[in-house]
Amino acid sequence: MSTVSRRRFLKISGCGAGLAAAASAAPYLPGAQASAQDGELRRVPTFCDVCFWKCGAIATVKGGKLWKIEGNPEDPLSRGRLCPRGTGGVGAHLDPDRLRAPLIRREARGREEWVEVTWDQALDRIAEKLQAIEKSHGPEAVAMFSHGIGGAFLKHTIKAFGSPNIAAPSYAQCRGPRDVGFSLTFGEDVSSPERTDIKNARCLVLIGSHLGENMHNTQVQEFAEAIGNGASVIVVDPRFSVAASKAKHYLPIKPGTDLALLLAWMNVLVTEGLYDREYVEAYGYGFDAFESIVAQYTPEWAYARTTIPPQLIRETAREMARQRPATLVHPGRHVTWYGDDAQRSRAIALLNALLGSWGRRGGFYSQASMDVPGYPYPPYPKPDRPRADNPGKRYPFADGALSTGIREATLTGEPYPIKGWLVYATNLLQALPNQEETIRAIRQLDLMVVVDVVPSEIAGWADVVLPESVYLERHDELNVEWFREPFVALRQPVVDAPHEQKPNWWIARELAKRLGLERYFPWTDIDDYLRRRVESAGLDYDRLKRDGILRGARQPIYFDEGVPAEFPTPSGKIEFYSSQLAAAGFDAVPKYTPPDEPPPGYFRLLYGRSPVHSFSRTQTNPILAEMMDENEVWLNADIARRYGLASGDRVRLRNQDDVLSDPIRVKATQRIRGDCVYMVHGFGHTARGLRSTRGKGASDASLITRYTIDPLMGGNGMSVNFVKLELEA
Ligand SMILES: Nc1nc2c(c(=O)[nH]1)N[C@H]1C(S)=C(S)[C@@H](COP(=O)(O)OP(=O)(O)OC[C@H]3O[C@@H](n4cnc5c(=O)[nH]c(N)nc54)[C@H](O)[C@@H]3O)O[C@H]1N2
Ligand SMILES: Nc1nc2c(c(=O)[nH]1)N[C@H]1C(S)=C(S)[C@@H](COP(=O)(O)OP(=O)(O)OC[C@H]3O[C@@H](n4cnc5c(=O)[nH]c(N)nc54)[C@H](O)[C@@H]3O)O[C@H]1N2
Ligand code: SF4
Ligand SMILES: [Mo]
Repeated sequence: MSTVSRRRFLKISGCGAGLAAAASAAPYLPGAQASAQDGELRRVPTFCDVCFWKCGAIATVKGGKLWKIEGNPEDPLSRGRLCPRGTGGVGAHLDPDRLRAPLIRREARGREEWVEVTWDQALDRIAEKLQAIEKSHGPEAVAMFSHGIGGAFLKHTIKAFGSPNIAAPSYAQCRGPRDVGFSLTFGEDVSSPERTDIKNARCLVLIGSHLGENMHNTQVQEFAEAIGNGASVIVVDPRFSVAASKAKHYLPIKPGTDLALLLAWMNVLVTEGLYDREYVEAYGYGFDAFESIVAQYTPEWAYARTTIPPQLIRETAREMARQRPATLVHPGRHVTWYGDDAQRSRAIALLNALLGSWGRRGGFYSQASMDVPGYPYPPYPKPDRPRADNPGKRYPFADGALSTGIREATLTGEPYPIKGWLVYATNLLQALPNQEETIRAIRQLDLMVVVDVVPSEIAGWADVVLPESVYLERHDELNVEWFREPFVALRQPVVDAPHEQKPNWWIARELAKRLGLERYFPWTDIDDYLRRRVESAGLDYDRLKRDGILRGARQPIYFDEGVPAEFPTPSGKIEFYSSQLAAAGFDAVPKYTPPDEPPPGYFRLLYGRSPVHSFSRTQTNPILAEMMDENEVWLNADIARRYGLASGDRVRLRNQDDVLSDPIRVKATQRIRGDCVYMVHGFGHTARGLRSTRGKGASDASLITRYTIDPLMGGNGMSVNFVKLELEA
């Protein structure tokens, strides 16, 4: 859906002449291979994996020990600076709770009783079970869940095995609805890293997107730059976020009503004639139908739903219009909130279309990438059956695999049985809604393998647990990034793994060998693989190893620089009215449906990010844990007073389905509305082996028993749970 001719046109072939000279600082000694004498300093360029932004970094090893990690100045993502999590990435190597050797389950699933085994024993066991599943149910009965670039080689093994069932929590639990909403409108999505021209925005609108807590590095740096340049910032959030503290206008919206606000903003732009008429006439399709529909959504209408006063809605709409086309209404990233998320994202896309920001400076730019061919592998076998996650195209606009769809197929055996799960770097018990459904699905399996770095909750349910080396100890697939300018980045080992841990590429290849799939791994080692890929693009692999990054020349990125204004939608235009949606029985222009109200005495449960943690994957990192070792629940100060609660008091949260959380400290604050509470995601670990973090704080995931499914694309609305407070004695 997203790869279009324009991007191909923009791709540059990797000929040396086209490359911008990447000035390199002092020559780096190559990776962990170099022998370090006592006290000797080695600097090894690589890229970060504490989250999926993949910032270019340089690690320093002193006397053979990992000492520090900093941004690589040559890298356009980090621009020489890492976020606090990236800097604390050293702690991933030092983590006291790391898995050390492969484990095979001894007791019933979930009891976390293991025996340590050799890699041969573990891999033989897995191969034997996978072949048994293939024999009885076909290769499609093996599914893989994966998050991040580290999953690339294991996915290759699973595709070679013959299964199409590979899913990631970054789709139906994260940005899937956004990308569908934008694709339905512009014919292209906003991808990752997002094609948002934040630094050049004159007006930046953030809806939820809590930059400053959400630490995606480039965006935070560009946000600071935009503020420094005097951009006006409009923040819409039920909670006074870090971003809100930088805003000219803060709109403390009633949770779940953003679509009403978006419709009212569009109403103002249209009825007051403030939109970019020329742009809409040139590129828009179905504007008349759209105009007549948004006519009903006045700011007064929206006030009753959002609690945002009409004059503030008008004022902010006019501000957006004043700065257009350099007004960027940020598309957000974690958008799976209420189940109508693809339509809310479509409304955000439409608002941007009215402002003429797509393809324009300060709006959405067009990305470029280096043309690096894939490794010339033999073709994969064609699976006999299509993916199991979305039978009969129940969610017609799903363009990615639905993790919860695979879970459901596992539970029901429909459209066909799923009997094996290979889980790579995703803690499904913290990432998917309704833990109980995940556990029931796991109980249906003949085999669950988890590849992790610590004994996480999901590892606790596995039959076989494989310990991976952390990113600072391994190579990974190349990062051929789509960004403002094309570049290729290399991850390479900085230090050795401390115990028996192995890198994903090794695990994937050893497993493939045991499955009789060695022809899919014709390379001698990872260095050979990477060199072949890089050199087939006409690039210098030795230089990439030395510098960590190879940059291409900047390409045109805006319409007025020569990027053709193409919109690969059915009409070839920006679809103000979507015939595709109408044909499938959905609203062609988004319509507002009110969210369910919390029952009396309950608050809506909201959640988000801490600047010093990633999801549920960093709580055992000793450096990051020192900065924050438990989460708190934000509670409106007036309400707290009514309950006799003060900051620091402990409560438990009980949700609408009677699920009780672990104890969590209260943060009583005026910075949140009274109808919701908020907590940072990722804490409240329960796995026995996570000794350094277990029992600290509470898990939002444990309380997210209810979720609503986006009818367009199957995303999981997770902000639909309500909690009440129970005081701890
Ligand atoms: N430090 C750090 N940074 C990260 C990550 C991390 O783990 N740690 N994860 C990365 C990833 S993968 C993602 S997807 C992003 C997620 O980060 P974002 O895309 O910014 O996530 P959101 O869910 O939009 O942000 C949560 C914010 O939305 C507000 N909110 C909740 N409900 C509503 C509502 O109904 N309306 C409005 N307007 N606001 C609401 C909350 O109060 C909170 O401030 O962060 C990325 N950056
Ligand atoms: N309740 C709730 N659910 C959510 C979210 C939320 O905020 N709240 N956020 C949603 C979003 S936006 C996203 S993107 C997803 C994120 O979902 P996930 O990516 O699944 O996030 P984590 O829960 O951090 O799980 C990561 C797992 O990978 C392991 N790991 C870390 N490093 C490595 C490594 O190098 N190799 C291997 N093999 N394993 C490693 C960690 O120990 C952990 O078990 O979750 C989604 N689900
Ligand atoms: S944003 Fe931070 S954690 Fe994520 S890759 Fe960059 S430095 Fe690492
Ligand atoms: Mo995400």
